[in-house]
Amino acid sequence: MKNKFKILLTRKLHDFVLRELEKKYDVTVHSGKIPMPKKILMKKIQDKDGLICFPYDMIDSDIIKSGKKLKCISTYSVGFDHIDVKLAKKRRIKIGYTPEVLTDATADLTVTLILDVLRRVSEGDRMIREGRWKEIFGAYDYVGTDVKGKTIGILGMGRIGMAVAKRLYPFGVKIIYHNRNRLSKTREKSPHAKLVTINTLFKSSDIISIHIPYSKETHEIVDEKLLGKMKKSAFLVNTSRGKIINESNLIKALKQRKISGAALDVFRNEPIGKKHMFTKMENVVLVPHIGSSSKETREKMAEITMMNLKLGLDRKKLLYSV
Ligand code: 8YV
Repeated sequence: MKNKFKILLTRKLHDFVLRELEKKYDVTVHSGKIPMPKKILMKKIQDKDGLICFPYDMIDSDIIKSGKKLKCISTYSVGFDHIDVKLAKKRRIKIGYTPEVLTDATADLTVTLILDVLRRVSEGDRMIREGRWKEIFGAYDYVGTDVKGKTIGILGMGRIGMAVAKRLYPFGVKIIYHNRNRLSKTREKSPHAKLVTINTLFKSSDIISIHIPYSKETHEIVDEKLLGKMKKSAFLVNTSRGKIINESNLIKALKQRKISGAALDVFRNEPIGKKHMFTKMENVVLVPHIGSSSKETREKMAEITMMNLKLGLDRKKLLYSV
């Protein structure tokens, strides 16, 4: 009988996926420290044909070179900035990822964060839980900001950026965007989006939402210079990748009240602890990288991750291939 392919999961995925994979493959699931320590990963990958990984697993050249038998890497994420794609491709290793299925969940969370930071929802929740709500607020106390009438700046008008724009347009906002390429007129039309330069985006927006992928080119692209162009009354929202923003520059801008607030799902180094500077700021909403984290979306992601791996090992076209 033909030997079974050996596969490695750097962390447990849904049971239905594991059961399915175990029918066909010799499956190893890492159960120790997360992320899987590099040395262990380098060792375990040596005899594996397939790998299922997560965005915090650095699948760099050392890992890929150690995986002498690797045929397919399937990541449980839309982002693939953690994989050395160039080297993997050179070695004819297929790479699968999970776009589309998480667009709505991530766009929903982005809108939630925008409304939260503008209307100070989390701040109010903290206030009540900590017993700091001492008297009924007057006309000028604890006021937030309306979404209606504001200019929304979308940095990166891909699937998620567009889904955010479409959700926000009915609030009565103006949408501007910056993207590598201009969208077709038909695509621009439905959220009435207008292409602008990145400088104009930062200068003119009341709310900036980041939806570009992370790469060498986008590393800390949102820096002191761009932050410095923002209105004092503006807010910054990020559900993409933490390293797109220069975090210390953002902390400085928030501290000095150069911008009004931020809502963040992603950070430079995750997870962040309670001592992080962001936790000291009332005008910052923080969530723990949960853009795609709804039951329905995560199950779909798991299914696609499994299908991509199976197809890759069968040398067939993946559902979603990098
Ligand atoms: C992760 C994400 O997939 O898809 C991405 O790129 O960042 C998230 O949706 C999620 O954190 C699971 O690891």
